[in-house]
Amino acid sequence: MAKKKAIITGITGQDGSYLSEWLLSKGYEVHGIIRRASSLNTARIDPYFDPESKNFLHYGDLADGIDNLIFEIKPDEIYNLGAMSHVKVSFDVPVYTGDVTGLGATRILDAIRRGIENGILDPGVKYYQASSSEMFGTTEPPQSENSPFNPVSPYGCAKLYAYHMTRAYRKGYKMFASNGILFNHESPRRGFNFVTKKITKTACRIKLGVQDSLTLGNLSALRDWGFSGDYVRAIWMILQHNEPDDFVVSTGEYHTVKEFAEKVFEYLDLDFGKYVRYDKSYERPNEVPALLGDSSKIKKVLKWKPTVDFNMLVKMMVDADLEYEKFILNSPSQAIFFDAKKKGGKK
Ligand code: NAP
Ligand code: F7E
Repeated sequence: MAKKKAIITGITGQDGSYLSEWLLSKGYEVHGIIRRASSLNTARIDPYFDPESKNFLHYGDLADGIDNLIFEIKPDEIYNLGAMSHVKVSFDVPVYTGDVTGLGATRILDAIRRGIENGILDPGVKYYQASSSEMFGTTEPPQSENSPFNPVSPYGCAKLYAYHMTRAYRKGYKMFASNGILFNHESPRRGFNFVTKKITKTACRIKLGVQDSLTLGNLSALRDWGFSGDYVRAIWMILQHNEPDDFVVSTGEYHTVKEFAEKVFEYLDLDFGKYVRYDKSYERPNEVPALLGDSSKIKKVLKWKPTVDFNMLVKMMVDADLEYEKFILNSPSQAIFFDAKKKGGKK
Protein backbone atom coordinates (compact mmCIF):
# COMPACT_ATOMS: atom_id res chain seq x y z
CA MET A 1 0.00 0.00 0.00
CA ALA A 2 1.27 3.50 -0.86
CA LYS A 3 2.50 5.58 2.05
CA LYS A 4 0.12 8.28 3.27
CA LYS A 5 1.42 11.76 2.51
CA ALA A 6 1.14 14.60 5.02
CA ILE A 7 1.99 18.28 4.71
CA ILE A 8 2.87 20.11 7.93
CA THR A 9 3.05 23.90 8.07
CA GLY A 10 4.92 25.12 11.16
CA ILE A 11 7.08 21.99 11.07
CA THR A 12 10.07 23.81 12.59
CA GLY A 13 8.07 24.70 15.74
CA GLN A 14 7.48 22.74 18.93
CA ASP A 15 4.38 20.83 17.77
CA GLY A 16 5.69 20.42 14.20
CA SER A 17 8.69 18.49 15.49
CA TYR A 18 6.63 16.15 17.71
CA LEU A 19 4.04 15.65 14.97
CA SER A 20 6.79 14.77 12.45
CA GLU A 21 8.13 12.17 14.85
CA TRP A 22 4.63 10.74 15.37
CA LEU A 23 3.69 10.61 11.67
CA LEU A 24 7.03 9.04 10.73
CA SER A 25 6.45 6.36 13.37
CA LYS A 26 3.13 5.67 11.59
CA GLY A 27 4.85 5.27 8.21
CA TYR A 28 3.83 8.58 6.61
CA GLU A 29 5.80 10.44 3.94
CA VAL A 30 6.14 13.84 5.60
CA HIS A 31 6.46 17.13 3.73
CA GLY A 32 7.32 20.14 5.85
CA ILE A 33 7.01 23.77 4.84
CA ILE A 34 9.82 25.91 6.17
CA ARG A 35 10.60 29.61 5.93
CA ARG A 36 13.86 30.91 4.60
CA ALA A 37 15.72 32.36 7.59
CA SER A 38 19.11 34.02 7.94
CA SER A 39 20.04 31.58 10.69
CA LEU A 40 19.29 27.91 11.20
CA ASN A 41 15.61 27.27 12.02
CA THR A 42 15.44 23.48 11.58
CA ALA A 43 17.26 22.38 14.75
CA ARG A 44 14.11 20.73 16.19
CA ILE A 45 13.57 18.54 13.11
CA ASP A 46 17.09 17.88 11.81
CA PRO A 47 17.08 14.30 13.15
CA TYR A 48 14.08 13.39 10.96
CA PHE A 49 15.06 15.17 7.76
CA ASP A 50 18.62 14.10 7.03
CA PRO A 51 19.44 13.69 3.33
CA GLU A 52 18.87 9.93 3.38
CA SER A 53 15.35 10.16 4.83
CA LYS A 54 12.42 9.87 2.44
CA ASN A 55 10.91 13.05 3.83
CA PHE A 56 10.95 16.49 2.36
CA LEU A 57 11.29 20.12 3.31
CA HIS A 58 10.01 22.85 0.98
CA TYR A 59 10.34 26.61 1.20
CA GLY A 60 7.03 28.38 1.57
CA ASP A 61 5.13 30.82 3.73
CA LEU A 62 1.55 31.06 4.92
CA ALA A 63 1.51 34.45 3.24
CA ASP A 64 2.63 33.09 -0.14
CA GLY A 65 3.40 30.04 -2.25
CA ILE A 66 1.37 27.38 -0.46
CA ASP A 67 -1.11 26.53 -3.27
CA ASN A 68 1.44 25.21 -5.70
CA LEU A 69 3.07 23.02 -3.07
CA ILE A 70 -0.29 21.49 -2.19
CA PHE A 71 -1.07 20.81 -5.87
CA GLU A 72 2.39 19.27 -6.47
CA ILE A 73 2.52 17.11 -3.33
CA LYS A 74 -1.16 15.98 -3.46
CA PRO A 75 -1.27 15.14 0.25
CA ASP A 76 -3.77 12.92 2.05
CA GLU A 77 -3.61 15.13 5.15
CA ILE A 78 -2.63 18.76 5.79
CA TYR A 79 -1.76 19.92 9.29
CA ASN A 80 -1.80 23.72 9.52
CA LEU A 81 0.38 24.37 12.58
CA GLY A 82 2.14 27.45 11.19
CA ALA A 83 1.33 30.74 12.90
CA MET A 84 2.66 33.91 14.45
CA SER A 85 1.94 32.15 17.74
CA HIS A 86 3.06 34.59 20.44
CA VAL A 87 0.16 36.38 22.13
CA LYS A 88 2.09 39.40 23.43
CA VAL A 89 3.96 39.88 20.13
CA SER A 90 0.62 39.81 18.29
CA PHE A 91 -0.17 43.22 19.86
CA ASP A 92 3.01 44.57 18.20
CA VAL A 93 2.28 43.04 14.77
CA PRO A 94 -1.53 42.76 14.61
CA VAL A 95 -1.86 43.04 10.83
CA TYR A 96 0.88 40.50 10.14
CA THR A 97 -0.71 38.17 12.72
CA GLY A 98 -4.07 38.49 10.95
CA ASP A 99 -2.43 37.72 7.62
CA VAL A 100 -0.41 34.67 8.67
CA THR A 101 -2.41 33.19 11.55
CA GLY A 102 -5.83 34.05 10.14
CA LEU A 103 -5.72 34.40 6.35
CA GLY A 104 -3.02 31.71 6.11
CA ALA A 105 -5.68 29.13 6.97
CA THR A 106 -8.02 30.46 4.27
CA ARG A 107 -5.25 30.28 1.67
CA ILE A 108 -4.88 26.57 2.40
CA LEU A 109 -8.60 25.84 2.66
CA ASP A 110 -9.30 27.56 -0.64
CA ALA A 111 -6.36 25.79 -2.33
CA ILE A 112 -7.89 22.49 -1.19
CA ARG A 113 -11.30 23.52 -2.52
CA ARG A 114 -9.86 24.46 -5.92
CA GLY A 115 -7.66 21.36 -5.98
CA ILE A 116 -10.67 19.10 -5.39
CA GLU A 117 -12.90 20.95 -7.87
CA ASN A 118 -10.23 20.74 -10.60
CA GLY A 119 -9.53 17.06 -10.02
CA ILE A 120 -5.99 17.70 -8.75
CA LEU A 121 -6.68 16.54 -5.18
CA ASP A 122 -8.61 13.57 -3.89
CA PRO A 123 -11.97 14.74 -2.43
CA GLY A 124 -11.08 12.89 0.78
CA VAL A 125 -8.09 15.12 1.57
CA LYS A 126 -8.15 16.10 5.26
CA TYR A 127 -7.33 19.48 6.83
CA TYR A 128 -6.40 20.17 10.46
CA GLN A 129 -6.58 23.70 11.88
CA ALA A 130 -4.48 24.48 14.97
CA SER A 131 -7.11 26.41 16.89
CA SER A 132 -6.39 27.76 20.34
CA SER A 133 -7.91 28.21 23.80
CA GLU A 134 -6.85 31.87 23.41
CA MET A 135 -10.09 32.19 21.37
CA PHE A 136 -12.05 31.85 24.64
CA GLY A 137 -10.31 34.94 26.02
CA THR A 138 -12.35 36.25 28.94
CA THR A 139 -14.98 33.47 28.92
CA GLU A 140 -15.44 31.98 32.42
CA PRO A 141 -13.70 28.61 32.90
CA PRO A 142 -14.07 25.73 32.34
CA GLN A 143 -14.26 26.12 28.56
CA SER A 144 -15.59 23.43 26.21
CA GLU A 145 -16.64 23.17 22.53
CA ASN A 146 -19.94 24.79 23.57
CA SER A 147 -18.50 27.82 25.40
CA PRO A 148 -18.72 31.29 23.86
CA PHE A 149 -15.61 32.83 22.33
CA ASN A 150 -14.39 36.22 23.64
CA PRO A 151 -10.87 36.73 22.27
CA VAL A 152 -8.97 39.79 23.53
CA SER A 153 -5.69 39.61 21.56
CA PRO A 154 -4.91 40.00 17.84
CA TYR A 155 -3.67 36.39 17.98
CA GLY A 156 -6.94 35.15 19.53
CA CYS A 157 -8.99 37.08 16.98
CA ALA A 158 -6.94 35.73 14.05
CA LYS A 159 -7.28 32.16 15.36
CA LEU A 160 -11.05 32.62 15.76
CA TYR A 161 -11.32 33.76 12.13
CA ALA A 162 -9.38 30.67 11.00
CA TYR A 163 -11.56 28.45 13.22
CA HIS A 164 -14.76 29.77 11.62
CA MET A 165 -13.34 29.53 8.09
CA THR A 166 -12.51 25.88 8.75
CA ARG A 167 -16.13 25.27 9.77
CA ALA A 168 -17.47 27.30 6.84
CA TYR A 169 -15.46 25.27 4.30
CA ARG A 170 -16.50 22.02 6.00
CA LYS A 171 -20.18 22.97 5.76
CA GLY A 172 -20.15 24.78 2.41
CA TYR A 173 -17.92 22.45 0.39
CA LYS A 174 -18.32 19.19 2.38
CA MET A 175 -14.59 19.18 3.02
CA PHE A 176 -12.94 17.11 5.75
CA ALA A 177 -11.76 20.10 7.80
CA SER A 178 -11.42 19.87 11.60
CA ASN A 179 -10.39 22.13 14.46
CA GLY A 180 -8.39 21.07 17.49
CA ILE A 181 -8.94 23.72 20.18
CA LEU A 182 -5.74 23.14 22.10
CA PHE A 183 -5.02 24.57 25.53
CA ASN A 184 -1.42 25.53 26.43
CA HIS A 185 1.02 22.70 25.86
CA GLU A 186 4.72 22.70 26.56
CA SER A 187 7.80 20.48 26.37
CA PRO A 188 11.59 20.67 26.42
CA ARG A 189 11.25 21.92 22.81
CA ARG A 190 9.02 24.89 23.76
CA GLY A 191 10.14 28.28 22.39
CA PHE A 192 12.12 30.32 24.91
CA ASN A 193 9.77 33.31 24.99
CA PHE A 194 6.80 31.35 26.33
CA VAL A 195 6.55 31.56 30.10
CA THR A 196 7.13 27.91 31.09
CA LYS A 197 10.34 27.57 29.09
CA LYS A 198 11.55 31.00 30.18
CA ILE A 199 11.11 29.90 33.80
CA THR A 200 12.70 26.44 33.50
CA LYS A 201 15.66 27.63 31.43
CA THR A 202 16.39 30.67 33.60
CA ALA A 203 16.01 28.74 36.86
CA CYS A 204 18.51 26.14 35.58
CA ARG A 205 20.94 28.91 34.67
CA ILE A 206 20.52 30.37 38.19
CA LYS A 207 21.20 26.91 39.63
CA LEU A 208 24.43 26.69 37.60
CA GLY A 209 25.49 30.20 38.62
CA VAL A 210 25.37 31.76 35.13
CA GLN A 211 22.36 34.02 35.78
CA ASP A 212 21.26 35.77 38.94
CA SER A 213 17.52 36.52 38.52
CA LEU A 214 14.32 35.76 36.58
CA THR A 215 12.07 38.65 35.52
CA LEU A 216 8.39 37.96 34.81
CA GLY A 217 5.12 39.83 34.28
CA ASN A 218 1.67 38.73 35.52
CA LEU A 219 2.07 35.82 37.95
CA SER A 220 -1.63 35.33 38.65
CA ALA A 221 -2.80 34.16 35.21
CA LEU A 222 -4.18 30.61 35.29
CA ARG A 223 -3.28 28.16 32.54
CA ASP A 224 -4.13 24.52 31.76
CA TRP A 225 -0.69 23.21 30.79
CA GLY A 226 -0.23 19.85 29.03
CA PHE A 227 2.57 18.08 27.15
CA SER A 228 3.03 18.69 23.41
CA GLY A 229 3.81 15.00 22.75
CA ASP A 230 0.36 14.05 24.10
CA TYR A 231 -1.35 16.83 22.14
CA VAL A 232 0.08 15.95 18.71
CA ARG A 233 -1.33 12.45 19.24
CA ALA A 234 -4.73 14.12 19.73
CA ILE A 235 -4.18 16.17 16.56
CA TRP A 236 -3.57 13.01 14.53
CA MET A 237 -6.56 11.22 16.12
CA ILE A 238 -8.81 14.15 15.16
CA LEU A 239 -7.95 13.59 11.47
CA GLN A 240 -8.39 9.79 11.74
CA HIS A 241 -11.97 10.19 13.03
CA ASN A 242 -14.69 9.03 10.64
CA GLU A 243 -16.06 12.56 10.25
CA PRO A 244 -14.70 16.11 10.50
CA ASP A 245 -15.42 17.77 13.85
CA ASP A 246 -14.04 20.17 16.48
CA PHE A 247 -12.45 19.03 19.74
CA VAL A 248 -11.07 20.71 22.87
CA VAL A 249 -7.73 19.21 23.98
CA SER A 250 -6.65 19.94 27.57
CA THR A 251 -5.67 18.34 30.89
CA GLY A 252 -8.59 19.72 32.92
CA GLU A 253 -6.26 21.11 35.62
CA TYR A 254 -5.01 24.67 35.94
CA HIS A 255 -2.29 26.49 37.86
CA THR A 256 -1.08 30.06 38.15
CA VAL A 257 2.18 31.18 36.56
CA LYS A 258 3.43 31.66 40.12
CA GLU A 259 2.64 28.04 41.02
CA PHE A 260 4.53 26.84 37.94
CA ALA A 261 7.56 28.95 38.86
CA GLU A 262 7.43 27.93 42.54
CA LYS A 263 7.33 24.26 41.54
CA VAL A 264 10.38 24.71 39.29
CA PHE A 265 12.39 26.52 41.99
CA GLU A 266 11.37 23.96 44.60
CA TYR A 267 12.49 21.11 42.32
CA LEU A 268 15.88 22.80 41.89
CA ASP A 269 16.09 23.51 45.64
CA LEU A 270 16.22 27.28 45.05
CA ASP A 271 14.47 30.04 47.00
CA PHE A 272 11.78 31.50 44.64
CA GLY A 273 11.49 34.78 46.60
CA LYS A 274 15.21 35.45 46.36
CA TYR A 275 15.48 35.31 42.56
CA VAL A 276 12.15 36.29 40.92
CA ARG A 277 11.56 39.95 39.91
CA TYR A 278 8.56 41.73 38.36
CA ASP A 279 8.67 43.96 35.27
CA LYS A 280 5.55 45.64 33.87
CA SER A 281 6.93 45.37 30.33
CA TYR A 282 6.02 41.66 30.29
CA GLU A 283 2.32 42.44 30.81
CA ARG A 284 -0.06 42.49 27.81
CA PRO A 285 -2.56 45.25 26.89
CA ASN A 286 -5.30 42.66 27.58
CA GLU A 287 -4.74 39.58 29.69
CA VAL A 288 -6.60 36.28 29.49
CA PRO A 289 -7.11 35.57 33.20
CA ALA A 290 -8.03 31.88 33.31
CA LEU A 291 -7.99 29.00 30.82
CA LEU A 292 -9.22 25.58 31.92
CA GLY A 293 -10.32 23.08 29.30
CA ASP A 294 -13.13 20.57 29.50
CA SER A 295 -11.95 17.81 27.16
CA SER A 296 -14.74 15.31 27.91
CA LYS A 297 -15.70 15.15 24.22
CA ILE A 298 -12.34 13.96 22.85
CA LYS A 299 -11.96 11.56 25.77
CA LYS A 300 -15.37 10.04 25.02
CA VAL A 301 -15.42 10.08 21.21
CA LEU A 302 -11.76 9.45 20.32
CA LYS A 303 -10.62 7.82 23.60
CA TRP A 304 -7.72 10.29 23.88
CA LYS A 305 -6.22 11.07 27.24
CA PRO A 306 -3.06 12.87 28.39
CA THR A 307 -0.19 10.86 29.91
CA VAL A 308 1.83 13.73 31.43
CA ASP A 309 0.52 15.71 34.42
CA PHE A 310 1.67 19.07 35.81
CA ASN A 311 4.41 17.68 38.08
CA MET A 312 5.76 15.39 35.36
CA LEU A 313 5.81 18.29 32.90
CA VAL A 314 7.80 20.50 35.28
CA LYS A 315 10.28 17.71 35.96
CA MET A 316 10.65 16.83 32.26
CA MET A 317 11.35 20.45 31.28
CA VAL A 318 13.75 21.16 34.16
CA ASP A 319 15.70 17.91 33.65
CA ALA A 320 16.11 18.68 29.93
CA ASP A 321 17.14 22.31 30.51
CA LEU A 322 19.62 21.40 33.22
CA GLU A 323 21.26 18.87 30.91
CA TYR A 324 21.33 21.39 28.05
CA GLU A 325 22.72 24.26 30.14
CA LYS A 326 25.47 22.01 31.53
CA PHE A 327 26.29 20.92 27.98
CA ILE A 328 26.65 24.47 26.65
CA LEU A 329 28.70 25.51 29.64
CA ASN A 330 31.22 22.89 28.54
CA SER A 331 30.98 23.31 24.75
CA PRO A 332 29.12 26.53 23.84
CA SER A 333 29.85 26.35 20.10
CA GLN A 334 27.87 23.08 19.87
CA ALA A 335 24.76 24.35 21.64
CA ILE A 336 22.49 24.66 18.64
CA PHE A 337 23.03 21.05 17.59
CA PHE A 338 22.46 19.56 21.04
CA ASP A 339 18.96 18.18 20.57
CA ALA A 340 19.66 16.95 17.05
CA LYS A 341 22.71 15.05 18.27
CA LYS A 342 20.77 13.47 21.07
CA LYS A 343 18.16 12.24 18.59
CA GLY A 344 20.84 10.64 16.42
CA GLY A 345 20.88 13.33 13.74
CA LYS A 346 23.83 13.88 11.45
CA LYS A 347 24.88 17.30 12.77
P1 NAP B 1 5.69 27.54 17.55
O1 NAP B 1 6.70 26.68 18.26
O2 NAP B 1 5.72 29.00 17.78
O3 NAP B 1 5.84 27.25 15.99
C1 NAP B 1 5.20 28.05 15.04
C2 NAP B 1 5.59 27.56 13.67
O4 NAP B 1 4.96 28.40 12.68
C3 NAP B 1 7.10 27.62 13.37
O5 NAP B 1 7.46 26.50 12.61
C4 NAP B 1 7.22 28.89 12.55
O6 NAP B 1 8.35 28.89 11.68
C5 NAP B 1 5.94 28.79 11.72
N1 NAP B 1 5.58 30.05 11.09
C6 NAP B 1 5.55 31.29 11.63
N2 NAP B 1 5.20 32.19 10.72
C7 NAP B 1 5.02 31.54 9.56
C8 NAP B 1 4.69 31.92 8.25
N3 NAP B 1 4.49 33.21 7.92
N4 NAP B 1 4.60 30.98 7.29
C9 NAP B 1 4.82 29.68 7.59
N5 NAP B 1 5.16 29.23 8.82
C10 NAP B 1 5.25 30.17 9.79
O7 NAP B 1 4.21 27.05 17.88
P2 NAP B 1 3.71 25.65 18.53
O8 NAP B 1 3.69 25.82 19.99
O9 NAP B 1 4.41 24.53 17.89
O10 NAP B 1 2.17 25.67 18.08
C11 NAP B 1 1.76 25.09 16.84
C12 NAP B 1 0.43 25.70 16.41
O11 NAP B 1 -0.55 25.49 17.42
C13 NAP B 1 0.46 27.21 16.19
O12 NAP B 1 -0.45 27.50 15.16
C14 NAP B 1 -0.05 27.78 17.51
O13 NAP B 1 -0.61 29.04 17.28
C15 NAP B 1 -1.08 26.73 17.87
N6 NAP B 1 -1.34 26.56 19.29
C16 NAP B 1 -0.30 26.37 20.15
C17 NAP B 1 -0.57 26.15 21.49
C18 NAP B 1 0.55 25.92 22.49
O14 NAP B 1 0.29 26.05 23.69
N7 NAP B 1 1.74 25.52 22.05
C19 NAP B 1 -1.90 26.11 21.94
C20 NAP B 1 -2.92 26.27 21.01
C21 NAP B 1 -2.64 26.48 19.68
P3 NAP B 1 9.80 29.46 12.15
O15 NAP B 1 10.44 28.34 12.91
O16 NAP B 1 10.46 29.78 10.87
O17 NAP B 1 9.53 30.65 13.04
O1 F7E C 1 1.97 33.15 28.65
C1 F7E C 1 2.10 35.23 31.67
C2 F7E C 1 1.36 35.79 30.47
O2 F7E C 1 3.25 33.40 26.53
C3 F7E C 1 1.26 32.46 29.67
C4 F7E C 1 0.74 30.17 23.09
O3 F7E C 1 1.23 28.88 22.82
O4 F7E C 1 -0.89 29.37 24.68
C5 F7E C 1 0.21 30.23 24.51
O5 F7E C 1 -0.16 31.57 24.80
C6 F7E C 1 0.92 33.43 30.78
C7 F7E C 1 0.27 34.73 30.31
O6 F7E C 1 1.38 31.67 26.72
C8 F7E C 1 5.57 36.29 31.43
O7 F7E C 1 0.87 37.10 30.74
C9 F7E C 1 4.01 36.29 32.94
O8 F7E C 1 -0.81 35.02 31.14
O9 F7E C 1 3.49 31.28 27.89
P1 F7E C 1 2.63 32.37 27.42
P2 F7E C 1 -0.05 32.20 26.27
O10 F7E C 1 -0.11 33.65 26.14
O11 F7E C 1 -1.08 31.55 27.16
C10 F7E C 1 -2.02 29.64 23.82
C11 F7E C 1 -3.07 28.61 24.11
C12 F7E C 1 -1.62 29.74 22.39
O12 F7E C 1 -2.38 29.37 21.50
C13 F7E C 1 -0.38 30.50 22.10
O13 F7E C 1 0.11 30.20 20.79
O14 F7E C 1 2.13 33.83 31.43
N1 F7E C 1 3.48 35.73 31.82
N2 F7E C 1 5.28 36.65 32.73
C14 F7E C 1 4.42 35.71 30.87
N3 F7E C 1 4.40 35.26 29.60
C15 F7E C 1 5.54 35.35 28.88
N4 F7E C 1 5.55 34.86 27.62
N5 F7E C 1 6.68 35.91 29.39
C16 F7E C 1 6.76 36.41 30.66
O15 F7E C 1 7.79 36.90 31.09
